Amino acid sequence: MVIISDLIKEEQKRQEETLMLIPSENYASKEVREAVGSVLMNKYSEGYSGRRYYQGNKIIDEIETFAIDKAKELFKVEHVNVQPYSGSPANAEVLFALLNPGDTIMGLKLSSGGHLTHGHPDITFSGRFYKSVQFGTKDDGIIDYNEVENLARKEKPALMIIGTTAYPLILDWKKLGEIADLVGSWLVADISHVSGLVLAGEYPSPVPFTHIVTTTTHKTLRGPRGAMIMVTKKGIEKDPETASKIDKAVFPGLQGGPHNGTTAGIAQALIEADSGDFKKYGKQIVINARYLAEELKNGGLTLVTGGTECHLMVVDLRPIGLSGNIAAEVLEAAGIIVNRNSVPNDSAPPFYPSGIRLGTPGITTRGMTEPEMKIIAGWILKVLDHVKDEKLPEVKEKRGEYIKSFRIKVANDEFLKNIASEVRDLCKKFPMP
Ligand code: DSN
Repeated sequence: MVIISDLIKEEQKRQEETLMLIPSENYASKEVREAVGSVLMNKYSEGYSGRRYYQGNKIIDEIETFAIDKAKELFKVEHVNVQPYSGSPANAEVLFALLNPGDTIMGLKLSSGGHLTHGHPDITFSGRFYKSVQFGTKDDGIIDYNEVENLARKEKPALMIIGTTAYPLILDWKKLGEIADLVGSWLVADISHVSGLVLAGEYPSPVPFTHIVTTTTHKTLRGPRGAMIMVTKKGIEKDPETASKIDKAVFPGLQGGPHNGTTAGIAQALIEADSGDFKKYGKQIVINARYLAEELKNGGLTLVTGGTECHLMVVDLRPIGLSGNIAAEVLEAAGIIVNRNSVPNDSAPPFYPSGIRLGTPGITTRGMTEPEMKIIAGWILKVLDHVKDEKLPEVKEKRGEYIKSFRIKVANDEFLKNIASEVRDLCKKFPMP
């Protein structure tokens, strides 16, 4: 019989003993985790503070109001909804609030570092229920803002939803705001990846230039899995009904009862973010990312855009002839957890892309700094070199089987086991919260 508590312990051990280099992951504090798993989850609270459809919400009202006020104070926005279940629902709720089906939306392509909900064609709500026009990057992986402007002038989107999941440079929010204003479009900044950096002062805030800001709360912000939708002064000026449209789109538009434990976790994460320690953590994330990027480059790897200005980097593996799947699998065998990722103009399909994406939020939370980045870069380089001759089968249908047998092979590889053991030793010195 499966014992769930045993599986949770196993996952805890996995997290303790490996390096979390997936840039969208992090370690929430014990207090955040306790809030999420608390008795708050027993309560139904459909509606908003003071206007619930259920009795018994006095304390929930207090918690939700606190979370909202704290988010308003820290992000300097006019209105906040903390109920979205996560990032994709939050973005869906914004589109549902402000648009009609068939309206034109514009965003950065997923393959260029955007997100599925920013208008990815055919398979997402954002690409199916709206007319989606998307821009990419130049071959070097950098956004050409002239191209963005030209596309906006041509297509006249009703809404631009812009944010990044794998774009290593800082977005020019001012320019994007100007483009949106030029064509009369809503501008939604999805800062899910960088909201913690924004609060730490390490990434520019889009607030002065955008109408709406969405963010998940579990990435650099280091809270629970959840999301917020924020309305800026500019958003209220564009339409005084914006806040109420957003709230109605969240509930009853697309959601039911809020996840109250999550709301408390968000409140706790915002309290933690309002501190000198959080600012230091944000600063160190970027220092670590830049350092790791330089070390990888010095070791001969090619980085999309040539480096990083934030918490993440994307390694283009095409010059060394490796597939992203092979790299991610072999690194996992060595205790280094990354994820495979497309690179600009990748001819390989998204499931078998030509890059890997790495980020430093998790390892920074554990207290690692430049000396550890040097060690980690050294391991990554050695591990990738160890499998330099591995090739994915040309025949698509054979790839799944190949990866399965490759996984078994690397799990039994003594060289990789030795690195995994060194990784475990390093991790022991930097306990997770
Ligand atoms: N899935 C997230 C990421 O890994 O970047 C984006 O939502």
